[in-house]
Amino acid sequence: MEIPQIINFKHTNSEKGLLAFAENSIKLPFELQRVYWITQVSDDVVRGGHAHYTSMQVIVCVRGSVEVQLEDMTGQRFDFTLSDPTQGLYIPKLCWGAMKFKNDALLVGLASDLYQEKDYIRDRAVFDALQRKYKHV
Ligand code: T46
Repeated sequence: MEIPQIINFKHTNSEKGLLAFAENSIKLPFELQRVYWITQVSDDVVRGGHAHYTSMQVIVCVRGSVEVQLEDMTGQRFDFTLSDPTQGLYIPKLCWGAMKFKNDALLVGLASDLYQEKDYIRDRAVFDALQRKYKHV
């Protein structure tokens, strides 16, 4: 089972500003199929609250900061604070995630799949049952 981890993107930084980039299959651990972005999230909102059956993501906080809590199939928990636009967080499939946006954060998500609602596990009881199954295999 893969674990969530930080990816460092190539970047240039000068008096003209910062430019960072990710190339398909080079820094990304999958072939990119979809890009989404999320902003205008109030500080008191928790996004996420789901896992994906097959979709893998790399999320990048390009402004502000995002606190991310993840839990994998083994029950292991991971905490990250993303605030560096040269870094992405790789989220493997079957990880339950919760995200809090701070300081007018802007998050860009890079995903391995096209959007499909049926790829979501939104019911925590379903995720718990999958964890139990995983732990007993
Ligand atoms: C993750 C965090 C950071 C679409 O129609 N297309 C899309 O590409 C996406 C991502 C979402 N949607 C629809 C589906 C829902 O009706 O937008 C609504 C909210 O989506 P979701 O529940 O996925 O939003 P978040 O912020 O809870 O989660 C997303 C990613 O799914 C998730 O993998 O890491 O952003």
